[in-house]
Amino acid sequence: MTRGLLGAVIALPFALSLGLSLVAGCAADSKEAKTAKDAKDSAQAAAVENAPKPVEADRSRCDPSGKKVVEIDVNKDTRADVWKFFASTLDQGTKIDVLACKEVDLNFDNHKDMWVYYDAQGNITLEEFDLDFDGKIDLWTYRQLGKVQRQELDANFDGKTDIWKFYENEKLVRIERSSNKNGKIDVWEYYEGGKLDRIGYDTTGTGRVDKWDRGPEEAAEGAAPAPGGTAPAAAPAAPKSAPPTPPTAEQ
Ligand SMILES: [Ca+2]
Ligand SMILES: [Ca+2]
Ligand SMILES: [Ca+2]
Repeated sequence: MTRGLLGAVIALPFALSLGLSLVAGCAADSKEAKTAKDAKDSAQAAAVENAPKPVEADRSRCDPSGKKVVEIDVNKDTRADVWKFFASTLDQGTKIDVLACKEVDLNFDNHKDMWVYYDAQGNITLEEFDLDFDGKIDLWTYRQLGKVQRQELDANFDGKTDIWKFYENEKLVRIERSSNKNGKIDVWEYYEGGKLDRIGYDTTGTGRVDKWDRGPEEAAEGAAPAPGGTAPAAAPAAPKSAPPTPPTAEQ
C-alpha cells in the first residue's frame, strides 16, 4: 500500500470526526437540568481520567528467542516479507506450536511496518503499524479476546499520540484528542449507541472539561436536507468490524 493511499484512508474518517466536533449543538435546557447534566458530565470525565489503563499486550510474544521462526517471501524477491514466530506449548500432553507474533514488511522495502501480537489461545492482543514507513509506529490497536478495545494514533507522525479511541463490545464509546498535537488531551467525545452524544473541551489547559457541546450529531442532522435526499455529509460511518489489514484507525 502506498503512503498516499494510507494517508487518505486514515485522514478521511478523522476529518469527518473533526468536522463534527466543530458543530455547536446546545439545546436550551432549563438551568436545573443543565446543572445536573454538568455534574453528571464532570463525574464521567473524572471517572475517565481516574480509570486504570487497560492491560498492555505481552511484548515478549514478538521476542524470537526460544521460538520457531517461519519466514515467507510474499513478492518472490528472495527476501522475506513476513515473519511468524511460534511458541511451543503443551496441549493435553502434546507439544504444539502456537503463533505468538507476526511481523510484516508491507511495502517490500526491507523494513518491517506491522507487528501483530497473539495470546496463548491465538487471539490478537495488539497490532502495531508504521503507516508512513519512517521506522516509527503510529497506530496501535489493542484487543481483548480478539475484540478491539482501544486504538491510539499519532496522526501527524511526530512521535506523540494525538487520538485515543475506546471501545466497549466493539462499539466506539469515546474518543480523546490532543487538538494541539502536544500529547495533552483536551477534547473528549462521547458516543452512545454509535452516535456522537456530547463533546467536552478543556479550553483552559487544566486537563479537565470546562465546556460541553451536547447532541452535536442531532444538530448536524437537523441541518441536513429533507428526507429523500442522500445521507447527511456529517454523519459518520457506522462502526464496522476491523479489516485484517491496516489501517484500522476508524471503525
Ligand atoms: Ca517496509
Ligand atoms: Ca511512522
Ligand atoms: Ca503526533
